[in-house]
Amino acid sequence: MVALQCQYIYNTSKLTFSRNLPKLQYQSRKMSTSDQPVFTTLRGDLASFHNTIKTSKRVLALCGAGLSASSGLPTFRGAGGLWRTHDSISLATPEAFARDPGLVWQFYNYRRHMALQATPNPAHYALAELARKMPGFQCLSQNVDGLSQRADHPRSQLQLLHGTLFDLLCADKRGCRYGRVDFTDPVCPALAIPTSGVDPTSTQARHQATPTALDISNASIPLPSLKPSDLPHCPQCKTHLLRPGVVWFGEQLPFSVLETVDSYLADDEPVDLILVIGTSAQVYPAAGYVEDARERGAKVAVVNMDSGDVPAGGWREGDWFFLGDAAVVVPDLVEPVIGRLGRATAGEA
Ligand code: BV8
Repeated sequence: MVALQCQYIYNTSKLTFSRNLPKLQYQSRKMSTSDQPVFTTLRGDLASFHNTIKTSKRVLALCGAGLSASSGLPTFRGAGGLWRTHDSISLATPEAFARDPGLVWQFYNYRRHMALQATPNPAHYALAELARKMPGFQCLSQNVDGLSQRADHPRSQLQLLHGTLFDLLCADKRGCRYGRVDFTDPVCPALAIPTSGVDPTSTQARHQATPTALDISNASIPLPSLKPSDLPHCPQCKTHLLRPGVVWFGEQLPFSVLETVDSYLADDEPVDLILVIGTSAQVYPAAGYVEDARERGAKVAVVNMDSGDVPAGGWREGDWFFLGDAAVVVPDLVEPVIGRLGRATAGEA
């Protein structure tokens, strides 16, 4: 049985990120890390956390879909877990692409479209500012949505563990090795997302800037089945299809990223702190970095909307747990280092 002293949960839909909200109450709580009634006191008080981050030099952040949730992008756990009738994770595999590249491309073109419609939230900006203020900070992101990059997060301190939706690579990664950065939406005409089909001569159409794209994650919206000839091909080898520059399950993470993280962890200097932000920490090797950081002396602070999402390896005495929306909590957590976010990046009009 887990004794939880409930904290404020901010429901982003109501939240206007306006700063005149009462300061979030940060309290400690007792949590058990397993079904044994062993209580570990999890700190939730901002003061003790601020004391630590103020004196920290080497800090890691492991980020997941929850970081971008309040930018309107579905998480894998949440609505994003199922795309039409398909389990998203099953579509994120080389096997699925080999079996039905049209379907996989409709999935990724849709996620590119959604990500391009979204905007970074205060947590993305706060982490970018932390990188500028703390040379020893590295953000390890599992997100492929490009929002940290659009928040101008310094690239040398942003490790895209699972790639990005906005790189297009030749599917023959070892042979042809072609790749380009690409923000076109749709990626090719055949992948255009069907729109509301409002009669262009109607008054409604006259008031509608651009016809709204239909939510094709909903299986009731018919989608054409596409032939490989409809899909983007590699302009270099002119043989293979292009694929999104993301890491699929069963594929190795980008070598340069693994190298950077491993050498950061191998440094003689200890790691002072790891922030675990909006991730269910179920996917490896990303989830393993929490324990790796602990082994190098790091204190652990978790920001999550769900107190059930225990970091891999479980809780330890002295860990922090901040229950709330990353877009609200993260700027508060790093304030001693970055100050208050400017109005523009704090999501305030
Ligand atoms: C590999 C890109 C080997 C594509 C992704 C060890 C043990 C067990 C399994 C394995 C293991 N090692 C490897 C494996 C296999 C596999 C794996 O981990 N499987 C899992 C399912 C058990 N790993 C791999 O296949 C990796 N490759 O191991 O290669 C190899 C070695 C040599 C040579 C060849 C191969 C590759 C894994 C990468 C897969 N690609 N993404 C795409 O996006 O389409 S993973 C993808 O899913 C994401 O990137 C992310 O990593 C994961 C989703 O997790 P989260 O981001 O955490 O999202 P989730 O929805 O689950 O959770 C959201 C959280 O946010 C929740 O906690 C929620 O409460 C919270 N939240 C919600 N709203 C908010 C919030 N928090 C704060 N504020 C809010 N507003």
